[in-house]
Amino acid sequence: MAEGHAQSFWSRYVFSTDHKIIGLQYLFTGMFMGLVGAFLAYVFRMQLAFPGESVPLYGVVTPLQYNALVTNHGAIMIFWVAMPILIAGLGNYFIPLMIGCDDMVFPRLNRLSYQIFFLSTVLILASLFVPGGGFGGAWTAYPPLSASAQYNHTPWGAPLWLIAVALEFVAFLLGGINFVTTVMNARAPGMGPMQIPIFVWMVVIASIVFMASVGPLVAGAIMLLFDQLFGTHFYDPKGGGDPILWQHLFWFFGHPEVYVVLLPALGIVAEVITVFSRKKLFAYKTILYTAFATGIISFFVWAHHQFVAGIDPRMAHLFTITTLIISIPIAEMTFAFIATLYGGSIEFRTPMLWALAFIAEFLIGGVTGIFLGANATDIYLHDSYFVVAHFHYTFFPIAVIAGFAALTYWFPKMFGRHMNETLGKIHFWGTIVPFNFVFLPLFVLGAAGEHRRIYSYEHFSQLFTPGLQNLRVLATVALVVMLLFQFVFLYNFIRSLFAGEKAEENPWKANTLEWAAPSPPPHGNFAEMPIVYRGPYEYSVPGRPLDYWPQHVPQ
Ligand SMILES: [Cu+2]
Repeated sequence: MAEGHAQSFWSRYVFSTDHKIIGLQYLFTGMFMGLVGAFLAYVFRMQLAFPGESVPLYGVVTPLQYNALVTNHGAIMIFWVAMPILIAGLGNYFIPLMIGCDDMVFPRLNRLSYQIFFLSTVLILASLFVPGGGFGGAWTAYPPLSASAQYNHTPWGAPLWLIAVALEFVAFLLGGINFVTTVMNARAPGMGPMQIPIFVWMVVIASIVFMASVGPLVAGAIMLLFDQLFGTHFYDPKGGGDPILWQHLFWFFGHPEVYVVLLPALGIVAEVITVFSRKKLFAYKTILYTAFATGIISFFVWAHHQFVAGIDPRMAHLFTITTLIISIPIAEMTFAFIATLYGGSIEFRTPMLWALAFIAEFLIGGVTGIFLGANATDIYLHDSYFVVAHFHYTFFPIAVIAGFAALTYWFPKMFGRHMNETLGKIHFWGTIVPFNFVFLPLFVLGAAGEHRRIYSYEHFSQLFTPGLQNLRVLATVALVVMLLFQFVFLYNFIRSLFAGEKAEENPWKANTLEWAAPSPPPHGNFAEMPIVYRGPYEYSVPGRPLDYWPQHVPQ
């Protein structure tokens, strides 16, 4: 509960065990790393559009640097942006508030989790500047390329990168234990399993999937580190090892990882569209069960990444079928969101625009995934820019669109002030429109046969026709435009922190518990602990009427 004793800056903001401070630490680290990841993308997109020319703010890109740029862009965006923002940042900040308790059940474990994550962030950034340059073996780190400095040319970069990724996993493992235990044990009186807000459920399911999938990869990463540093041959065929073993270990984690970040993103979208359409979430229980189903099925699809790696064709058929099956629950959730919108009184505020854009853009990612999950078509499209376009249509909605939906939706709660709505909308359109111009051309380039991870197409006459090169330039120019619009967001964000219009407790008239706490919530969150009764989301804070449940909202 609220404490009044004086705290120094260090104990309050750096070594705090308050879930909100730790959440903000994750959030701001994730946003900073987002800028780093975006800068890397800018550099290699410039190289693809104008090969060999000096890139402003960077210089000439060498082939080895190109590999390092692409590798670290991927790793940073997934492990240091999507995960810390969607799960660790928002999860930490909002789980205790949304289930009506005063903190995580393991506050010091929580602090340790962020400290390990911070160390991993320092290491991955340092790995870019060591002699030999950053690791360039792709974010999937396939051996034998990744296993020996002889091939990957980065005697320091590769092991540092691997240690950073492994530490990052440890940090999220600790976070996951905390989230699941807190939600199991610390809910407000009356909040049964079916009264837990859907975002909280999604983070819990994602944490379980993460914890169950990451073990084999950490073990595999340690074996890879041994190959790199101590001359073992777990993955090196020359010494009797098997490079395919790494692919299995990697994707056994790597595919569930997609759902680890997708589920919280869907949770954010669900919270936002219910509030801004003034409707109850359609089919709450069905969404919950399908989210569990998704989590389970996600463990049986991994080999769809290995159709061209020489796996048994019967196994390829099996993994095609499971991959097609997993699209069913995701489609079902999308329909439930559309049904939630149906008949609602929809308000197009900035968070709602982001949530609706998520549904539209993610749909393109989902549908194009079918061609890659089916082994017959994947054999042609594998490792082409079609894949790059496809996963950016899934990951960009997850990490960026849902991220902005969450930041704009919860900003008044976190900081007690409103962001500027006009700037928010300018930023929205300035992001969504160029986004499609960055990635739609890549579907065409991929179908034309353009392979990924190639530093320049100048020497491939069929891939360097004016038509295809113009598409590369279009994608790059659109990316630069999109990145420039991010400064509108940064300006709006920072300005609103200090000068935004003051926000009351529940400015959106939402009906989840975090809106019953003051904005921003004090240490200890609630002056009087809330009680939940009847139906999902419905809550009561002693002495306060139930104003905000849809049937109570004046029409
Ligand atoms: Cu996959």
